[in-house]
Amino acid sequence: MRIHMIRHLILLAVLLGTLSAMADNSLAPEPCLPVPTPQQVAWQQLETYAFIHFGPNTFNDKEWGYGDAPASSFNPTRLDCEQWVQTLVKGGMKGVILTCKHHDGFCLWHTQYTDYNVANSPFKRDVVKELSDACKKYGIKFGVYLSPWDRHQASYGTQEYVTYYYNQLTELMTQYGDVFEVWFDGANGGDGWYGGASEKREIDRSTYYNYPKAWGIVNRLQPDAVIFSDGGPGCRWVGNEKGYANATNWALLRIKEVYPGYPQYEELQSGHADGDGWCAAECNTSIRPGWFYHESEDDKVKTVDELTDLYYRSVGHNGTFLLNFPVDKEGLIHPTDSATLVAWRERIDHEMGNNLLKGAKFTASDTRNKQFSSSMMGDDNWETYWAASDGVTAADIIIKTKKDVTLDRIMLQEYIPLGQRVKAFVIEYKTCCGKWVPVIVDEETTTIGYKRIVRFNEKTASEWRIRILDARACPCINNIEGYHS
Ligand code: FUL
Repeated sequence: MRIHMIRHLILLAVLLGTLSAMADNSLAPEPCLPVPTPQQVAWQQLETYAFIHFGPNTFNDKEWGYGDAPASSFNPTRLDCEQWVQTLVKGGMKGVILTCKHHDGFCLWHTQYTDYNVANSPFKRDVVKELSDACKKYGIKFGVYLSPWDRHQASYGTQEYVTYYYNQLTELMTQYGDVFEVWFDGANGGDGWYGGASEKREIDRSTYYNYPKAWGIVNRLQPDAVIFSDGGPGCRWVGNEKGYANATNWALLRIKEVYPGYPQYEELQSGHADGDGWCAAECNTSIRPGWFYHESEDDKVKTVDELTDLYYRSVGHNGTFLLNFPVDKEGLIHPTDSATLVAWRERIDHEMGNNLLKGAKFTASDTRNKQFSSSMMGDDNWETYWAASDGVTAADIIIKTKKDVTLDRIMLQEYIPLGQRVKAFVIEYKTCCGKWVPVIVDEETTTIGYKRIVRFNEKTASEWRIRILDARACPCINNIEGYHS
Protein backbone atom coordinates (compact mmCIF):
# COMPACT_ATOMS: atom_id res chain seq x y z
CA MET A 1 0.00 0.00 0.00
CA ARG A 2 2.69 2.44 1.05
CA ILE A 3 4.76 1.53 -2.02
CA HIS A 4 1.73 2.31 -4.18
CA MET A 5 1.35 5.72 -2.60
CA ILE A 6 5.00 6.55 -3.15
CA ARG A 7 4.68 5.47 -6.77
CA HIS A 8 1.68 7.73 -7.22
CA LEU A 9 3.51 10.65 -5.64
CA ILE A 10 6.47 10.13 -7.96
CA LEU A 11 4.14 9.99 -10.97
CA LEU A 12 2.42 13.19 -9.85
CA ALA A 13 5.77 14.93 -9.40
CA VAL A 14 6.89 13.86 -12.87
CA LEU A 15 3.59 15.06 -14.36
CA LEU A 16 3.77 18.42 -12.62
CA GLY A 17 7.37 18.80 -13.71
CA THR A 18 6.40 18.10 -17.31
CA LEU A 19 3.49 20.57 -17.18
CA SER A 20 5.62 23.32 -15.73
CA ALA A 21 8.33 22.64 -18.30
CA MET A 22 5.69 22.88 -21.05
CA ALA A 23 4.42 26.19 -19.78
CA ASP A 24 7.90 27.56 -19.18
CA ASN A 25 8.48 29.82 -22.12
CA SER A 26 12.09 30.41 -21.21
CA LEU A 27 12.83 27.04 -22.74
CA ALA A 28 13.25 26.56 -26.46
CA PRO A 29 10.02 25.44 -28.09
CA GLU A 30 9.44 21.73 -28.39
CA PRO A 31 10.28 20.49 -31.89
CA CYS A 32 7.25 20.41 -34.17
CA LEU A 33 7.61 17.01 -35.82
CA PRO A 34 8.87 15.93 -38.24
CA VAL A 35 12.21 17.73 -38.07
CA PRO A 36 15.21 17.52 -40.44
CA THR A 37 18.46 15.78 -39.65
CA PRO A 38 21.50 18.07 -39.33
CA GLN A 39 22.58 16.70 -42.74
CA GLN A 40 19.29 17.78 -44.30
CA VAL A 41 19.65 21.26 -42.82
CA ALA A 42 23.24 21.57 -44.12
CA TRP A 43 22.09 20.32 -47.54
CA GLN A 44 19.30 22.91 -47.76
CA GLN A 45 21.72 25.66 -46.81
CA LEU A 46 23.69 24.90 -49.99
CA GLU A 47 20.71 26.38 -51.88
CA THR A 48 22.17 26.23 -55.41
CA TYR A 49 24.29 23.49 -56.95
CA ALA A 50 24.91 22.02 -60.37
CA PHE A 51 24.14 18.90 -62.33
CA ILE A 52 26.40 17.66 -65.13
CA HIS A 53 25.03 15.33 -67.79
CA PHE A 54 27.84 13.87 -69.82
CA GLY A 55 28.42 10.51 -71.56
CA PRO A 56 28.03 8.79 -74.94
CA ASN A 57 24.75 10.69 -75.47
CA THR A 58 26.86 13.86 -75.72
CA PHE A 59 28.61 12.47 -78.80
CA ASN A 60 25.62 10.76 -80.36
CA ASP A 61 23.08 13.58 -80.08
CA LYS A 62 20.80 11.58 -77.79
CA GLU A 63 18.95 12.08 -74.51
CA TRP A 64 18.23 8.44 -73.73
CA GLY A 65 20.88 6.24 -75.37
CA TYR A 66 20.02 2.58 -75.90
CA GLY A 67 23.27 1.40 -74.40
CA ASP A 68 24.57 0.33 -77.81
CA ALA A 69 26.87 3.28 -78.57
CA PRO A 70 30.43 1.93 -78.76
CA ALA A 71 32.74 3.04 -75.93
CA SER A 72 34.96 4.44 -78.70
CA SER A 73 32.33 7.09 -79.39
CA PHE A 74 33.08 8.74 -76.04
CA ASN A 75 35.90 10.99 -77.19
CA PRO A 76 36.20 14.43 -75.60
CA THR A 77 39.24 16.24 -76.91
CA ARG A 78 39.78 18.87 -74.20
CA LEU A 79 38.01 17.47 -71.13
CA ASP A 80 38.93 19.54 -68.11
CA CYS A 81 37.00 19.01 -64.86
CA GLU A 82 38.83 21.96 -63.33
CA GLN A 83 37.25 24.18 -65.98
CA TRP A 84 33.81 22.86 -64.95
CA VAL A 85 34.41 23.43 -61.26
CA GLN A 86 36.04 26.84 -61.64
CA THR A 87 33.07 27.93 -63.75
CA LEU A 88 30.62 26.63 -61.16
CA VAL A 89 32.50 28.34 -58.33
CA LYS A 90 32.36 31.62 -60.24
CA GLY A 91 28.65 31.06 -60.63
CA GLY A 92 28.22 30.57 -56.87
CA MET A 93 27.34 26.87 -57.08
CA LYS A 94 28.04 24.99 -53.86
CA GLY A 95 28.28 21.48 -55.30
CA VAL A 96 28.01 19.36 -58.43
CA ILE A 97 26.29 16.05 -59.17
CA LEU A 98 27.66 14.04 -62.10
CA THR A 99 25.86 11.40 -64.19
CA CYS A 100 28.44 8.75 -63.35
CA LYS A 101 26.19 6.36 -65.25
CA HIS A 102 23.08 7.39 -67.18
CA HIS A 103 20.37 5.07 -68.55
CA ASP A 104 22.69 3.91 -71.37
CA GLY A 105 24.84 2.11 -68.81
CA PHE A 106 28.18 3.69 -69.79
CA CYS A 107 30.33 4.34 -66.71
CA LEU A 108 32.48 7.46 -66.39
CA TRP A 109 34.73 5.79 -63.85
CA HIS A 110 37.08 2.80 -63.84
CA THR A 111 34.57 0.30 -62.55
CA GLN A 112 35.67 -3.28 -62.19
CA TYR A 113 32.16 -4.58 -62.92
CA THR A 114 31.76 -3.79 -66.63
CA ASP A 115 33.97 -3.12 -69.63
CA TYR A 116 31.46 -0.53 -70.79
CA ASN A 117 33.38 2.24 -69.12
CA VAL A 118 35.61 5.18 -69.84
CA ALA A 119 38.86 3.17 -69.52
CA ASN A 120 37.92 1.50 -72.81
CA SER A 121 37.22 4.75 -74.62
CA PRO A 122 39.86 6.83 -76.43
CA PHE A 123 39.74 9.22 -73.45
CA LYS A 124 40.65 6.51 -70.92
CA ARG A 125 40.94 8.74 -67.80
CA ASP A 126 38.58 8.34 -64.80
CA VAL A 127 36.19 11.30 -65.06
CA VAL A 128 34.64 10.69 -61.63
CA LYS A 129 38.08 10.85 -60.07
CA GLU A 130 39.02 14.02 -61.92
CA LEU A 131 35.78 15.75 -60.99
CA SER A 132 35.85 14.71 -57.33
CA ASP A 133 39.49 15.87 -57.12
CA ALA A 134 38.61 19.22 -58.69
CA CYS A 135 35.75 19.64 -56.19
CA LYS A 136 38.18 19.06 -53.31
CA LYS A 137 40.68 21.48 -54.82
CA TYR A 138 38.18 24.32 -55.25
CA GLY A 139 36.09 23.58 -52.18
CA ILE A 140 32.68 22.55 -53.50
CA LYS A 141 30.70 19.38 -52.78
CA PHE A 142 30.66 16.34 -54.99
CA GLY A 143 27.55 14.26 -55.69
CA VAL A 144 26.72 11.09 -57.59
CA TYR A 145 23.96 10.18 -60.07
CA LEU A 146 23.88 6.43 -60.78
CA SER A 147 20.95 5.42 -62.97
CA PRO A 148 19.17 2.31 -61.66
CA TRP A 149 17.73 1.75 -65.13
CA ASP A 150 20.45 0.33 -67.39
CA ARG A 151 19.88 -0.37 -71.07
CA HIS A 152 23.30 -1.90 -71.68
CA GLN A 153 23.63 -4.70 -69.14
CA ALA A 154 22.44 -8.06 -70.45
CA SER A 155 21.50 -9.02 -66.89
CA TYR A 156 19.14 -6.07 -66.51
CA GLY A 157 15.81 -7.40 -65.25
CA THR A 158 17.37 -10.21 -63.17
CA GLN A 159 18.60 -10.30 -59.60
CA GLU A 160 22.16 -10.41 -60.92
CA TYR A 161 21.79 -6.86 -62.21
CA VAL A 162 20.60 -5.59 -58.84
CA THR A 163 23.75 -6.99 -57.24
CA TYR A 164 25.78 -5.34 -60.00
CA TYR A 165 24.03 -2.04 -59.23
CA TYR A 166 24.83 -2.31 -55.51
CA ASN A 167 28.44 -3.12 -56.32
CA GLN A 168 28.77 -0.05 -58.47
CA LEU A 169 27.14 2.09 -55.83
CA THR A 170 29.64 0.72 -53.33
CA GLU A 171 32.55 1.64 -55.62
CA LEU A 172 31.29 5.18 -55.96
CA MET A 173 30.65 5.53 -52.23
CA THR A 174 34.14 4.33 -51.29
CA GLN A 175 36.63 5.49 -53.91
CA TYR A 176 36.03 9.19 -54.42
CA GLY A 177 35.90 10.84 -51.01
CA ASP A 178 32.92 12.60 -49.48
CA VAL A 179 29.66 12.56 -51.36
CA PHE A 180 27.01 15.11 -50.44
CA GLU A 181 24.07 13.73 -52.42
CA VAL A 182 23.18 10.53 -54.23
CA TRP A 183 20.59 10.78 -57.01
CA PHE A 184 18.27 7.81 -57.53
CA ASP A 185 16.50 8.60 -60.78
CA GLY A 186 12.92 7.34 -60.93
CA ALA A 187 12.96 7.28 -64.77
CA ASN A 188 12.71 3.74 -66.03
CA GLY A 189 11.57 3.74 -69.64
CA GLY A 190 8.16 4.94 -70.76
CA ASP A 191 6.36 2.28 -68.75
CA GLY A 192 9.26 0.87 -66.87
CA TRP A 193 10.11 -1.77 -69.43
CA TYR A 194 12.73 -0.80 -71.99
CA GLY A 195 15.88 -2.85 -72.18
CA GLY A 196 18.12 -2.02 -75.12
CA ALA A 197 17.14 -0.73 -78.54
CA SER A 198 14.57 -3.31 -79.51
CA GLU A 199 13.62 -5.44 -76.56
CA LYS A 200 11.28 -5.53 -73.64
CA ARG A 201 12.28 -6.37 -70.09
CA GLU A 202 9.58 -5.96 -67.50
CA ILE A 203 10.52 -4.85 -64.02
CA ASP A 204 8.46 -3.43 -61.19
CA ARG A 205 10.51 -0.44 -60.17
CA SER A 206 8.84 -0.17 -56.77
CA THR A 207 10.28 -3.55 -55.73
CA TYR A 208 12.97 -4.60 -58.22
CA TYR A 209 15.83 -2.47 -56.94
CA ASN A 210 15.01 -2.99 -53.25
CA TYR A 211 15.72 0.68 -52.65
CA PRO A 212 15.88 0.48 -48.86
CA LYS A 213 18.86 -1.83 -49.31
CA ALA A 214 20.57 0.56 -51.74
CA TRP A 215 19.93 3.46 -49.37
CA GLY A 216 21.40 1.39 -46.56
CA ILE A 217 24.65 1.13 -48.54
CA VAL A 218 24.76 4.93 -48.85
CA ASN A 219 23.95 5.47 -45.18
CA ARG A 220 26.66 3.04 -44.10
CA LEU A 221 29.41 4.33 -46.39
CA GLN A 222 28.51 8.03 -46.68
CA PRO A 223 26.47 8.85 -43.58
CA ASP A 224 26.38 12.57 -44.43
CA ALA A 225 25.05 12.10 -47.95
CA VAL A 226 21.46 13.14 -48.63
CA ILE A 227 19.53 10.61 -50.70
CA PHE A 228 17.40 11.95 -53.54
CA SER A 229 14.52 10.09 -55.12
CA ASP A 230 10.92 10.95 -55.99
CA GLY A 231 10.11 10.46 -52.31
CA GLY A 232 13.42 10.85 -50.52
CA PRO A 233 14.29 9.74 -47.89
CA GLY A 234 16.79 12.66 -47.84
CA CYS A 235 15.21 15.07 -50.34
CA ARG A 236 12.49 14.75 -52.93
CA TRP A 237 11.96 15.45 -56.61
CA VAL A 238 9.78 18.54 -57.00
CA GLY A 239 7.41 16.85 -59.43
CA ASN A 240 8.49 18.76 -62.55
CA GLU A 241 11.71 19.23 -64.48
CA LYS A 242 11.22 22.94 -64.90
CA GLY A 243 13.10 24.01 -61.79
CA TYR A 244 10.40 25.41 -59.56
CA ALA A 245 8.35 24.55 -56.49
CA ASN A 246 4.89 25.88 -55.72
CA ALA A 247 4.63 28.94 -53.49
CA THR A 248 3.01 26.67 -50.92
CA ASN A 249 5.79 24.22 -50.29
CA TRP A 250 6.08 21.92 -47.31
CA ALA A 251 9.32 20.13 -46.55
CA LEU A 252 7.00 17.46 -45.20
CA LEU A 253 5.93 14.30 -47.00
CA ARG A 254 3.80 11.25 -46.23
CA ILE A 255 7.02 9.43 -46.63
CA LYS A 256 5.79 5.86 -46.86
CA GLU A 257 3.31 6.77 -49.60
CA VAL A 258 5.77 8.20 -52.12
CA TYR A 259 8.17 5.91 -54.01
CA PRO A 260 10.33 6.22 -57.15
CA GLY A 261 7.83 6.36 -60.01
CA TYR A 262 5.02 7.75 -57.77
CA PRO A 263 2.19 8.50 -60.22
CA GLN A 264 0.72 11.51 -58.36
CA TYR A 265 4.02 13.32 -58.69
CA GLU A 266 2.38 16.71 -59.12
CA GLU A 267 1.76 16.69 -55.37
CA LEU A 268 5.52 16.89 -54.91
CA GLN A 269 5.46 20.52 -56.05
CA SER A 270 3.90 21.41 -52.68
CA GLY A 271 4.73 18.43 -50.47
CA HIS A 272 2.18 17.22 -47.92
CA ALA A 273 0.97 19.58 -45.19
CA ASP A 274 0.26 16.53 -43.05
CA GLY A 275 3.49 14.71 -43.94
CA ASP A 276 5.16 12.55 -41.31
CA GLY A 277 8.68 12.66 -42.79
CA TRP A 278 11.05 15.58 -43.47
CA CYS A 279 11.80 15.60 -47.19
CA ALA A 280 12.42 19.02 -48.75
CA ALA A 281 12.10 19.62 -52.49
CA GLU A 282 14.99 19.84 -54.92
CA CYS A 283 14.07 21.80 -58.05
CA ASN A 284 15.99 20.46 -61.02
CA THR A 285 16.17 21.77 -64.55
CA SER A 286 18.68 22.18 -67.36
CA ILE A 287 20.16 25.43 -68.58
CA ARG A 288 19.23 24.19 -72.07
CA PRO A 289 16.16 22.28 -73.28
CA GLY A 290 18.00 18.93 -73.10
CA TRP A 291 19.96 17.36 -70.27
CA PHE A 292 22.75 16.32 -72.65
CA TYR A 293 24.63 18.55 -75.09
CA HIS A 294 23.17 19.11 -78.56
CA GLU A 295 24.76 21.61 -80.89
CA SER A 296 21.28 22.52 -82.14
CA GLU A 297 20.55 23.95 -78.67
CA ASP A 298 23.50 26.35 -78.58
CA ASP A 299 21.09 29.21 -79.14
CA LYS A 300 18.47 27.88 -76.73
CA VAL A 301 20.27 28.53 -73.44
CA LYS A 302 17.92 29.87 -70.75
CA THR A 303 18.24 33.62 -70.23
CA VAL A 304 19.43 35.36 -67.06
CA ASP A 305 15.84 36.62 -66.59
CA GLU A 306 14.43 33.10 -66.79
CA LEU A 307 17.02 31.70 -64.39
CA THR A 308 16.49 34.56 -61.96
CA ASP A 309 12.77 33.87 -61.92
CA LEU A 310 13.53 30.19 -61.24
CA TYR A 311 15.82 31.13 -58.34
CA TYR A 312 12.93 32.92 -56.64
CA ARG A 313 10.60 29.99 -57.32
CA SER A 314 13.02 27.34 -56.07
CA VAL A 315 15.27 28.69 -53.31
CA GLY A 316 12.68 31.41 -52.63
CA HIS A 317 9.99 28.72 -52.33
CA ASN A 318 11.71 26.62 -49.69
CA GLY A 319 13.55 24.36 -52.15
CA THR A 320 17.05 23.93 -53.49
CA PHE A 321 17.99 24.70 -57.11
CA LEU A 322 19.81 22.01 -59.09
CA LEU A 323 20.81 23.51 -62.45
CA ASN A 324 22.14 21.21 -65.15
CA PHE A 325 25.03 21.97 -67.48
CA PRO A 326 25.33 19.72 -70.55
CA VAL A 327 29.09 19.43 -70.97
CA ASP A 328 29.90 19.69 -74.68
CA LYS A 329 31.75 17.37 -77.05
CA GLU A 330 35.10 18.90 -76.26
CA GLY A 331 34.48 18.09 -72.60
CA LEU A 332 33.92 21.66 -71.41
CA ILE A 333 31.05 23.74 -70.13
CA HIS A 334 30.04 25.69 -73.22
CA PRO A 335 31.02 29.41 -73.15
CA THR A 336 27.39 30.56 -73.55
CA ASP A 337 26.35 28.48 -70.55
CA SER A 338 29.21 29.64 -68.34
CA ALA A 339 28.69 33.32 -69.26
CA THR A 340 24.97 32.95 -68.47
CA LEU A 341 25.67 31.28 -65.15
CA VAL A 342 28.05 34.00 -64.01
CA ALA A 343 25.71 36.79 -65.17
CA TRP A 344 22.81 35.09 -63.37
CA ARG A 345 24.75 34.96 -60.11
CA GLU A 346 25.71 38.61 -60.47
CA ARG A 347 22.03 39.43 -60.94
CA ILE A 348 20.99 37.54 -57.78
CA ASP A 349 23.81 39.17 -55.82
CA HIS A 350 22.69 42.54 -57.10
CA GLU A 351 18.99 42.00 -56.35
CA MET A 352 19.59 40.46 -52.95
CA GLY A 353 22.86 42.09 -52.03
CA ASN A 354 21.85 44.95 -49.76
CA ASN A 355 19.58 44.13 -46.83
CA LEU A 356 17.71 47.38 -46.23
CA LEU A 357 16.19 46.09 -42.98
CA LYS A 358 19.59 45.70 -41.38
CA GLY A 359 19.68 47.78 -38.21
CA ALA A 360 15.88 48.16 -38.11
CA LYS A 361 13.98 47.72 -34.84
CA PHE A 362 12.05 44.45 -34.61
CA THR A 363 9.26 43.92 -32.08
CA ALA A 364 6.51 41.33 -31.88
CA SER A 365 2.96 41.07 -30.56
CA ASP A 366 4.01 38.03 -28.57
CA THR A 367 7.46 36.85 -27.66
CA ARG A 368 8.35 33.79 -25.75
CA ASN A 369 10.19 34.82 -22.57
CA LYS A 370 10.14 38.42 -23.85
CA GLN A 371 13.55 37.87 -25.39
CA PHE A 372 13.56 39.38 -28.83
CA SER A 373 16.52 41.38 -29.84
CA SER A 374 16.48 43.15 -33.18
CA SER A 375 19.97 41.88 -33.85
CA MET A 376 18.56 38.36 -34.20
CA MET A 377 17.27 39.32 -37.65
CA GLY A 378 19.54 39.85 -40.60
CA ASP A 379 22.59 38.70 -38.64
CA ASP A 380 24.92 35.92 -39.69
CA ASN A 381 24.01 33.73 -36.75
CA TRP A 382 21.51 31.28 -38.05
CA GLU A 383 20.98 29.78 -34.63
CA THR A 384 19.27 32.80 -33.02
CA TYR A 385 15.56 33.09 -33.61
CA TRP A 386 12.37 34.73 -32.41
CA ALA A 387 9.65 32.40 -31.14
CA ALA A 388 6.13 32.96 -29.87
CA SER A 389 4.84 31.48 -26.62
CA ASP A 390 3.52 27.96 -26.48
CA GLY A 391 0.02 27.73 -27.89
CA VAL A 392 0.34 31.01 -29.83
CA THR A 393 -0.04 30.30 -33.54
CA ALA A 394 -0.73 33.83 -34.81
CA ALA A 395 1.52 36.82 -34.12
CA ASP A 396 2.79 40.01 -35.71
CA ILE A 397 6.38 41.05 -36.16
CA ILE A 398 6.73 44.79 -36.60
CA ILE A 399 9.78 46.30 -38.25
CA LYS A 400 10.67 49.99 -37.94
CA THR A 401 13.42 51.48 -40.03
CA LYS A 402 15.12 54.76 -39.11
CA LYS A 403 13.91 56.38 -42.32
CA ASP A 404 11.77 55.36 -45.28
CA VAL A 405 13.02 52.43 -47.30
CA THR A 406 11.80 51.21 -50.66
CA LEU A 407 11.46 47.44 -50.87
CA ASP A 408 10.24 44.93 -53.45
CA ARG A 409 11.52 41.71 -51.88
CA ILE A 410 11.23 40.35 -48.36
CA MET A 411 13.00 37.21 -47.31
CA LEU A 412 11.70 35.15 -44.39
CA GLN A 413 13.30 32.11 -42.77
CA GLU A 414 11.97 29.69 -40.20
CA TYR A 415 14.31 28.01 -37.77
CA ILE A 416 13.78 24.60 -39.39
CA PRO A 417 15.75 22.47 -36.91
CA LEU A 418 12.55 22.82 -34.84
CA GLY A 419 10.29 21.95 -37.78
CA GLN A 420 8.29 23.79 -40.41
CA ARG A 421 5.44 25.64 -38.75
CA VAL A 422 3.95 28.63 -40.56
CA LYS A 423 0.79 27.93 -42.56
CA ALA A 424 -0.27 31.46 -43.58
CA PHE A 425 1.13 34.99 -43.40
CA VAL A 426 0.79 38.43 -44.97
CA ILE A 427 3.28 41.24 -45.40
CA GLU A 428 2.05 44.75 -44.77
CA TYR A 429 3.49 48.27 -44.79
CA LYS A 430 2.21 51.38 -43.04
CA THR A 431 1.05 54.11 -45.38
CA CYS A 432 1.78 57.75 -44.71
CA CYS A 433 -1.72 58.14 -43.21
CA GLY A 434 -0.97 55.38 -40.72
CA LYS A 435 -2.94 52.56 -42.31
CA TRP A 436 -1.58 49.02 -42.54
CA VAL A 437 -1.93 47.79 -46.13
CA PRO A 438 -0.79 44.45 -47.56
CA VAL A 439 1.95 44.63 -50.18
CA ILE A 440 0.73 43.28 -53.51
CA VAL A 441 1.96 39.77 -54.02
CA ASP A 442 0.78 37.71 -56.95
CA GLU A 443 1.19 34.34 -55.28
CA GLU A 444 -0.02 32.67 -52.10
CA THR A 445 1.70 33.65 -48.87
CA THR A 446 1.28 30.45 -46.93
CA THR A 447 4.38 28.43 -46.09
CA ILE A 448 7.83 29.82 -45.26
CA GLY A 449 10.13 26.92 -44.37
CA TYR A 450 13.89 27.27 -44.65
CA LYS A 451 13.55 30.28 -46.96
CA ARG A 452 10.74 32.21 -48.54
CA ILE A 453 11.44 35.19 -50.76
CA VAL A 454 8.35 37.23 -51.53
CA ARG A 455 8.46 39.55 -54.52
CA PHE A 456 6.09 42.50 -54.71
CA ASN A 457 5.58 45.85 -56.40
CA GLU A 458 7.90 48.28 -54.70
CA LYS A 459 6.61 50.09 -51.63
CA THR A 460 8.16 52.86 -49.57
CA ALA A 461 7.61 52.98 -45.82
CA SER A 462 9.38 53.04 -42.46
CA GLU A 463 7.08 50.50 -40.82
CA TRP A 464 6.53 46.98 -42.04
CA ARG A 465 4.64 44.10 -40.51
CA ILE A 466 4.82 40.35 -40.99
CA ARG A 467 1.52 38.95 -39.80
CA ILE A 468 1.69 35.26 -39.12
CA LEU A 469 -1.92 34.18 -39.40
CA ASP A 470 -1.66 30.49 -38.66
CA ALA A 471 0.98 27.93 -37.76
CA ARG A 472 1.26 24.26 -36.77
CA ALA A 473 2.83 25.35 -33.46
CA CYS A 474 4.31 28.58 -32.07
CA PRO A 475 6.27 30.13 -34.96
CA CYS A 476 10.09 30.33 -34.84
CA ILE A 477 11.57 32.86 -37.28
CA ASN A 478 15.30 33.31 -37.49
CA ASN A 479 15.65 35.80 -40.28
CA ILE A 480 13.83 38.65 -41.98
CA GLU A 481 15.55 40.72 -44.66
CA GLY A 482 14.32 43.26 -47.16
CA TYR A 483 15.66 44.27 -50.56
CA HIS A 484 15.14 46.57 -53.48
CA SER A 485 16.05 44.78 -56.68
C1 FUL B 1 15.25 12.06 -65.75
C2 FUL B 1 16.10 11.32 -66.77
O1 FUL B 1 15.32 10.42 -67.55
C3 FUL B 1 16.71 12.36 -67.65
O2 FUL B 1 17.45 11.82 -68.71
C4 FUL B 1 17.61 13.22 -66.76
O3 FUL B 1 18.68 12.45 -66.25
C5 FUL B 1 16.80 13.81 -65.61
C6 FUL B 1 17.61 14.58 -64.62
O4 FUL B 1 16.11 12.81 -64.92
O5 FUL B 1 14.46 11.26 -64.99
